[in-house]
Parts: sequence; structure tokens; C-alpha cells
Amino acid sequence: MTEPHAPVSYEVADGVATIALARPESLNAFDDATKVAFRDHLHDAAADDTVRCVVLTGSGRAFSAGQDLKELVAKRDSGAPLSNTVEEHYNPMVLAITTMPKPVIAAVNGIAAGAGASLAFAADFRIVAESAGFNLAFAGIALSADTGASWTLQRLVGFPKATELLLLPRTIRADEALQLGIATQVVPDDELADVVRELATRLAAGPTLAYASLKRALAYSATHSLPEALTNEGRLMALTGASEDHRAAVNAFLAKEKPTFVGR
Ligand code: LHQ
Repeated sequence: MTEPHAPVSYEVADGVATIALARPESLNAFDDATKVAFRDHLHDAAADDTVRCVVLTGSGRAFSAGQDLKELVAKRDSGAPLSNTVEEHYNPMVLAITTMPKPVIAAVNGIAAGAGASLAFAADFRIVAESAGFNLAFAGIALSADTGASWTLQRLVGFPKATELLLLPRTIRADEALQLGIATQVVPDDELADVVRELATRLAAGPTLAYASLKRALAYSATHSLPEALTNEGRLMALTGASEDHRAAVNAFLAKEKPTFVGR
């Protein structure tokens, strides 16, 4: 499914799409080719109805070190025009993750820095290896935040802690990430793949339309008034209430049987 030496691998198996950064020698930093492939694979996963859960991960010892700074400097020094990479690459990635109509798991296998951390924050679940961590590296290279970190991080940890972590970047180890609410779960390094596979399999067999609707309800409610949120909830309840999965699950409940979800 993926060309050899592609910067990002994409595989679909048993309803789960796995998008894996494959530049371990650069700590999976995002050069242009990686950004385009990652963004496009997110769109592939969103459009494929057979995909009912998406896993984002890295290869080697990092999840991602964020923007490839070597490529950034090489382009700057060659006099290349200023790129609009935030608009062209990072913003579409974070919107694709947050609006993905199915659950997204970040399997954080190692350090996630800068935009790498931001992408993990945009996912619905962060399963974090014990040796991994997060670093809001932006201020360290005199940059503001991007890829949604100013929006997602404060929702994960609260405004004051987000301010501290952005203005005074340091590596937040996995155990602290769990305490702060950044990590959903921390697992021993050698158990990460199994734990993520188990969760992804469970989610891929779940009520996909209801998951998508819950994600939409949460995102909408985060930026709207209570009356608006209630109206939106009503719309989404009508949508899920008319679904095949809802009908079958209620029947299964009353028959004291386990429901089987088809995702619609
Ligand atoms: C790297 C990188 C890297 C290239 C490590 N690039 N090679 C958006 C729009 C426009 C502009 C810019 O940015 C953005 C979004 C962003 O993401 S900004 C933030 C960019 N990322 C960073 O500032 C993080 C930089 N990296 C680090 O702070 C550390 O490397 C971390 C904390 C990730 C890991 O530290 P260590 O485990 O001590 O590893 P290391 O520093 O020794 O790095 C290992 C190698 O990876 C090394 O290469 P070398 O050839 O010396 O072995 C690094 O140069 C390379 N590398 N990050 N972002």
C-alpha cells in the first residue's frame, strides 16, 4: 500500500488505518514530502468508509520532532520564497484529525515536539509509551505555537498550565503527561503496539456514526453557547437515533444480547 522509502507509511487492516511517520533518522521531523504525505493519508482515511479507526504513530525513538529544521534552514539559505506551510500543510492536518468522522488514536512511541506534539494533542486518545514525552518546543526557536496547540493544549491542561508549557518549554515525561491529562494512558514501551491494537480494534468495531457525532458535539459545544449546543445536540441525536446501529443496539439490549455495530 505504501512505496518503499516513503516518508509516511499507510496501511489499512481490519477497519484500522495506521499512518506511521517513517523518517526515524530525523526523529520523524516533517519535511515537505512528509507533510504532504501525512496530510493526504489523513484525507484518505477520512474518505474511506471501510476505515473505522485511525492510528497515528512514529518509527524509531520519536513520535515526531515537529518541523524539519534542517530543511527549513536549507530553504531559507537558498533564498527560497517564504513558504505558507502552516496554511498548506499543518492546518489541514489538524482539521483532518479533529473532524475525522471516526476515532483517532495517537500512539506516542517517543518524543513528540513542536508540531509533532500538536498533532498528538489533536487526536482523540493519546496512548503514550513510558519512555516518551512531549515538548512544546516552539518558543525555544523563537516561534509562536501552531498546528492547533494554542487551542488543544489549554483544553487538555487548562489555561495557566498551557501558558507555562508554551512559554517555558521542557520535556514533559509520560508520567507527568498522565497527571496533567495530556496522556490518556501510559504503557510500558514493549506493550504500546498491543495496547493500541486492542483499543483500535475495539473502536473499529464500535458505533462509528455515534463516535463521529460525539466528536462533532464536543467540538461544537467548545465554542458555542449552551442554547446553541443544545440545539446542535438535538440535531445529532436525531441523526444517530435514525441509524441502523442505534436500532440494532436497542433491540440487542432488550434481548439481553451483545450488539454488533456496522458503523452506520
Ligand atoms: C531534527 C529535529 C528537527 C530536524 C531533532 N528537525 N532534525 C511550523 C511552521 C514553520 C516553521 C517552523 O515550525 C513549525 C512547527 C514546529 O514544529 S516548530 C518546532 C520544531 N521542532 C523543534 O524545535 C524540536 C527540535 N528538537 C529538539 O528539541 C530535540 O531534538 C528533541 C527534544 C525532539 C529530542 O532531543 P534528543 O533526544 O536529545 O535528540 P537530539 O536533539 O540529539 O536529536 C537527534 C537528531 O535528530 C539530531 O540530528 P544529528 O544529525 O545531530 O544526529 C537532531 O538534529 C535531529 N533533529 N529534531 N525538528
